[in-house]
Amino acid sequence: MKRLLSFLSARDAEAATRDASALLARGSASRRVFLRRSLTLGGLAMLGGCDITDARGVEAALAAVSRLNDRAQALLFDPARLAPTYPDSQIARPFPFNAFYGEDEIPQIDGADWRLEVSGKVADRRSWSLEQLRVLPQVAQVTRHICVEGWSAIGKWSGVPFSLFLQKIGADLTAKYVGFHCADDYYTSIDMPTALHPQTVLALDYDGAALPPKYGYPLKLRMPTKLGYKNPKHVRALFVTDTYPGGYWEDQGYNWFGGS
Ligand SMILES: Nc1nc2c(c(=O)[nH]1)N[C@H]1C(S)=C(S)[C@@H](COP(=O)(O)O)O[C@H]1N2
Ligand SMILES: [Mo]
Repeated sequence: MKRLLSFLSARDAEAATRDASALLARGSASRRVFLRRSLTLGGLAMLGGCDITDARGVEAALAAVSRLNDRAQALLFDPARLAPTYPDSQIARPFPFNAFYGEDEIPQIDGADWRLEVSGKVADRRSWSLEQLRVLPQVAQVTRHICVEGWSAIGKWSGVPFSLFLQKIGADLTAKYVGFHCADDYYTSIDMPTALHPQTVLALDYDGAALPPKYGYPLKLRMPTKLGYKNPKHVRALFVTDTYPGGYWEDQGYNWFGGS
């Protein structure tokens, strides 16, 4: 834990914990859960609450705790440890839909025109059609999707192991991040160890058929080691980079690592 705490100075840690504790006392339920996890992971738990005098100071302190949380999760992440898998009989039917908009605004994408664009630290920047992705080896998984909004559900996704795809495009596997842009203006990014995890899949199918629009047609990155918001649907472009790319929810305060 000493190693974790050394990322922040003692004064920063104390200030962050004080302000976060105050927020814990008055924040929303989901924020409290999120913060409690942050504090526990950061080893900063259990200091008394104080008055909030400076909202921006609190936000900065929370961001500092969240960055600490990222580093802690990266250190704790075991690239060989598999998320639980389940029998088909446990698949949730219907599987829930979620997005930053309602079901009436789900993007309708023409698979024939669609291409996956690839850029950044990769040797081969050619874009990929659906047919080209479909002839690559495919794997299936029945895993639990956990959304921070308070629900989880077991689903079945199949597609191309992402590590295989990254090797195919000659990605720099020592780079820090893989970022994603989606057809609905959503975006997110992940750490390279998670990108290379054996259960990280470029999913083309949901429950044995092409992903329906609501679950991210034509392509979704499925990671059972990460929370729902880290799993981009309707992916249209990806890039490999050492520059922190953030994400749609992450830039609004959700924890970036987002492990589950
Ligand atoms: N493109 C895109 N991907 C997204 C989102 C989104 O709004 N747009 N929402 C995320 C969130 S918060 C969740 S919980 C899951 C929901 O996936 P589902 O609709 O397949 O259940 O998608 C994630 N990926
Ligand atoms: Mo979510």
